[in-house]
Amino acid sequence: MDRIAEQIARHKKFLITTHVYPDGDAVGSQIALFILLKRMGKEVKLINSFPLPARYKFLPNSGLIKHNINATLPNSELAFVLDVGSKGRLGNMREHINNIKTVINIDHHLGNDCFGTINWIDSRMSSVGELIFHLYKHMKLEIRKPEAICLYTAIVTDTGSFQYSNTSVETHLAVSELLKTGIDHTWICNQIYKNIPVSKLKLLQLALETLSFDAKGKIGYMFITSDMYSKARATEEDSEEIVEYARNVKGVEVGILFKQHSKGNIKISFRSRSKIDVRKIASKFGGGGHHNAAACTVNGELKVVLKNIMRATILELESSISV
Ligand SMILES: [Mn+2]
Repeated sequence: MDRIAEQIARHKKFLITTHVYPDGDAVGSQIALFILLKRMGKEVKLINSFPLPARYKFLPNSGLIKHNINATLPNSELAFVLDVGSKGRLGNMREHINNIKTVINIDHHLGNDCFGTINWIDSRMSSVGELIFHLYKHMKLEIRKPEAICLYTAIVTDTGSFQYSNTSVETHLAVSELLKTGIDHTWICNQIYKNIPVSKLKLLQLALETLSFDAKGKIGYMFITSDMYSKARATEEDSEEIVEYARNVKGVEVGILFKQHSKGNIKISFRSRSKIDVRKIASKFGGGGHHNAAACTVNGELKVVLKNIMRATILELESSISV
């Protein structure tokens, strides 16, 4: 944090970016860091490779986040890259980042590539939001409502509303400080979770029809085909959390969702209960993530991909449960 504070003091023009398919931690941390830098009198651009998901439009300053199709790429001296485990997750911002002299990589993914000039990686942290909270404290900056809303969003989404094992005593202590600013956490959660578009529910309905089980009910899996997206008038964003329905079934240890994209590649999301490390499975296919939540993207025919993923998952199940 000392090195990061020193870099902030030394530069004037900043860029903050995050991963493809940005989530609550990605955009919440991005805006909280934006507010921090603005308070230090800096010039800051927020550019991602993907558009801001609609459910996060309530975040203060969210309108300032551009996605680079429309944005003129700035001449930044320093780029902050948040919540990105490997450079591939930067999408079409990757090349732009390669041209920036100083890159500060702030993340909490185990197995981060450490692609930055400075890498602040702490996998004990629930979220990048929790890291940015500590940066505010370290720099002795008062936390006010707008950044508290963003940090709360980052933490609540990345901990599955404080249910995942990444939620620690420190997480709750940080959140208690955020609540002291007077933010309305019920309102925030209503914005994130109780604003479901019909398209999302229709997509869930179609996906649930495909729910199947393997390994004596220990694996639950579902499919979303490109046809289903059009039938439900849904987008990729609408498929978030659907995988959890498969994992939450009684007796299921690993939930898997296969999403077919129009370009022919298949995105596979994994969720597990505490015993199984799904990051290990995803990383065999070039993906990554966390112990209980991971993903990878594979090219190929759905049938073949399904067979390979199942084989790897059963292997992981056998080695984790029988021991
Ligand atoms: Mn995160």
